[in-house]
Amino acid sequence: MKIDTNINSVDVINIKDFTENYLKPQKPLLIKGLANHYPAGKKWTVDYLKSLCGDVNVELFDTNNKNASSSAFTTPDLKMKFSDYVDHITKNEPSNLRMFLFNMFKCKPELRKDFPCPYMFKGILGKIGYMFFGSVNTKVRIHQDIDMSNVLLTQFHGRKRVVLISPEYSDLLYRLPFNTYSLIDLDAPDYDKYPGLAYVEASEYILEPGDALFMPSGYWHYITYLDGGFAVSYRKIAQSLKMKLRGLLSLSVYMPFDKIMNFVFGKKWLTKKEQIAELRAHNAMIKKIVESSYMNIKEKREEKPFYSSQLRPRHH
Ligand SMILES: O=C(O)CCC(=O)C(=O)O
Repeated sequence: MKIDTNINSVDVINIKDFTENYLKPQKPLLIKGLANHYPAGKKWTVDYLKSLCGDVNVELFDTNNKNASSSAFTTPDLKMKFSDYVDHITKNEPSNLRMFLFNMFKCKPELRKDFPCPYMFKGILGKIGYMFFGSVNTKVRIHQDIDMSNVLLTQFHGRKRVVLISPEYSDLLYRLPFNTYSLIDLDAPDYDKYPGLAYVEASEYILEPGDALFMPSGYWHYITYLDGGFAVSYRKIAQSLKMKLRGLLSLSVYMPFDKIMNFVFGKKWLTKKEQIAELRAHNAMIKKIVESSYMNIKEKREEKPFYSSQLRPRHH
């Protein structure tokens, strides 16, 4: 797998440039220091959030319980006071506890004024800002967002490494059917078990506090928390009809169906999905091999004409 660190990054961007050059063509973009243009950039320290929401009981997910499973994180594992949780993850010690899709604006509506949906992402989903918290070394397994929206992930505290992969590689990533997850481990890719990974092209982004990352719809993301910290994500409905439909079907048909099948058949269902994922990856690999041999032949033909000029047949 190739990981490109030569990524698109800007300090400022206007709506027109963002829409024409990144949103419409669905290209990821790192916007450095975006949060610093909003009051939250300075105000949202850990202590400030604790002073507002400290007593709220928040739902937490234990990544050790969920990593090996093929289903979505839908049921929390425990509850804790927000202030205790934030103290826990900012100690600079690894922890399995993540706070996931937390709608802090619902809990404290006044926070919205500090960081309203950024200008380039306005739309009907602009009222929903989700927060993500985790400790140093937390790994967010590779996934696509189930609704297939565009995402703007803005980091407020700590640093984060994000690996992005275009949805065109879904089959080569062994995407599990009826699901938006893959079982591969990007930190230790097993090329013997998953040979399709050799054809995947990824890009790597390091988010510092204040930076925002535009993740186009359906982009796979694998996240490693380099420090304990938190981020806010805003969403924008997918551009293409195909992605809109896929998001709708995933939410309303695939996910509920997958849950029922998991419940009824357990491990057997997972094995079946893995077999289908392997078959799809195999077909995608063959397609890649055929495409690259065709390109090689084409390049060779263009480099060396079949006849040198002296030997070219004469026309009588
Ligand atoms: O930053 C995180 O912890 C996860 C973010 C994420 O997966 C998302 O915004 O879809």
